[in-house]
Amino acid sequence: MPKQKRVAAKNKASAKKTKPPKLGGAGKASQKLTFPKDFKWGCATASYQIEGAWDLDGKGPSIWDTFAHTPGNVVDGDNGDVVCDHYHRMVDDVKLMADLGMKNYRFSLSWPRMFPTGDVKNVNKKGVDFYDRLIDELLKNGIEPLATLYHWDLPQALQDKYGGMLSKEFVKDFTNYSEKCFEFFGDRVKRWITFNEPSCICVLGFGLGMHAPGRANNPGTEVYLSSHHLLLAHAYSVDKYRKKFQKKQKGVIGITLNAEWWEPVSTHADDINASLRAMNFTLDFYAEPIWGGKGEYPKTMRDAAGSRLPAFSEKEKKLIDGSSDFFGLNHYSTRAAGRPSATTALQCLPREIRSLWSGMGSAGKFLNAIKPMVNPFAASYFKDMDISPYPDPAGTEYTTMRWAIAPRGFRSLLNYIHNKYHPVGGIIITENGLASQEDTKEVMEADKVSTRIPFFKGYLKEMHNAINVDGCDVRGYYAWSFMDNFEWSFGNSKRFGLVRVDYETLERTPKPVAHWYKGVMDDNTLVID
Ligand code: PNW
Repeated sequence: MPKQKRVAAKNKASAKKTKPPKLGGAGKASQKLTFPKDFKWGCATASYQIEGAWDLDGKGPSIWDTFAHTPGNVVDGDNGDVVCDHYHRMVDDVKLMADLGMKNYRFSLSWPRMFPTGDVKNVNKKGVDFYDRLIDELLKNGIEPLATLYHWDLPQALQDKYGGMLSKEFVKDFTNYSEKCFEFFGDRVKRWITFNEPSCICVLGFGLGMHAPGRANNPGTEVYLSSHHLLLAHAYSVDKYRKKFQKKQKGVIGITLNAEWWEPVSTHADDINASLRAMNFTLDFYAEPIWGGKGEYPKTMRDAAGSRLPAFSEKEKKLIDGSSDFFGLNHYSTRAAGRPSATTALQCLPREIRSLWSGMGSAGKFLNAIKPMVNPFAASYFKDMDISPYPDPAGTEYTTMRWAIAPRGFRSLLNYIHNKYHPVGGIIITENGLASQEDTKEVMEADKVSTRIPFFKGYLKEMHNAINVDGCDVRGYYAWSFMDNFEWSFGNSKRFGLVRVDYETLERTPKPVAHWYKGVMDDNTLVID
């Protein structure tokens, strides 16, 4: 018998013999951790990662179509042309979601599917129809939609026309686009997110060139310029919603930031300062203008980048200050920072990025993203941050993304945000999850190698501690992701789904974690044995 099956059979046999421990008896008692009333549970996806149908029914190309179609940008040459084919399987996918107990679903709208050239004067009715049907289907199944307006698939036409986010014209076009979305869907969508993860968009897209539009030409200016325009687009779009729609539609609108928790690598003051700088450059870069009370960037960033970091006008400061009805947070891992050392910029980068570059993750192929390191000494966002990154010092386990599994860091991060910003509307976890290795169905069913359930137990427990012990205001949690999907530069090689997708047959199979998660959501309670 193959080893996997032998182990599974042995487990089954011993499961019959051992009786479950009785609560309060000699066995270890299980702990029941109940979450606040009305806590929002659900899962998340994004358009380019699941839809496919990249050029069907009038959709225009996005910068991710272009980027993924360029050889050497994505591991194994994968792309989003078909991926999960959600565009054609939407009704069944929503049904599966409902069967798995989802009450909330976060998805993103594809701008070029509805407006192929990015211009709102040119609407593609079939694209709008798709989202109309999706939203109706969700509501019919008792699932509340949370729509992200921008999860990375900018119309290619706007990149070509004026360099996308590098131009201030982007602000107007995004605001017009979002206004149309509020008009089309705001009668049914009551929760909106403007942008998903500004840091990933701007740092990976304009600093490292490993995400679309693949630029690493001027990492000392373009990271800042694109971020600045993104924040303005967010602020104007929120202003539009609040002035024109909010009263009537009675919804909320916010932004989602991504953040790791950065710990100091030692107790030395220089290392502690480095970890604070890392928090400033990754999270506070976007959080301080919105929740810091002044509409300004962090001082450490201004000091380091000087005039390369644009400044907001007085009018813009007023617009951006307080421009979010809740704090959307995507969180995956914990890292450590230390004082800068005399290493090259390449060595200063997180190791999953280095592994991608050195081709380890791509079956020997050398990815284009090596470009920016040609001159590690030129001015760059990374040089401005001026730290040495390390993996989590306490970490012993890693996901297949090579991200440390460190639930305690989640609790620290929630405390950091709560104490520093006290966001009105609370914190909503809009993504958390892991890539594990259900590469074959057999591996998935044996569930031996999967760290998936322990991962979620650990992270949910620390979220519960943050809420119940520390008093953090956390109001919702969306697991990433509903199903396996296109993981950007890593292509289909990383599986984040609660549901497995067979990329040959497109068959969906819930992983053991999906059934376990249903129990948590149904009872609003996490059981730790
Ligand atoms: C997020 N990092 O991206 C995105 O919102 C999702 O679309 C994505 O699939 C998910 O997290 C998993 O990666 C990230 O380098 C991409 O630390 C990169 C990083 C973090 C988040």
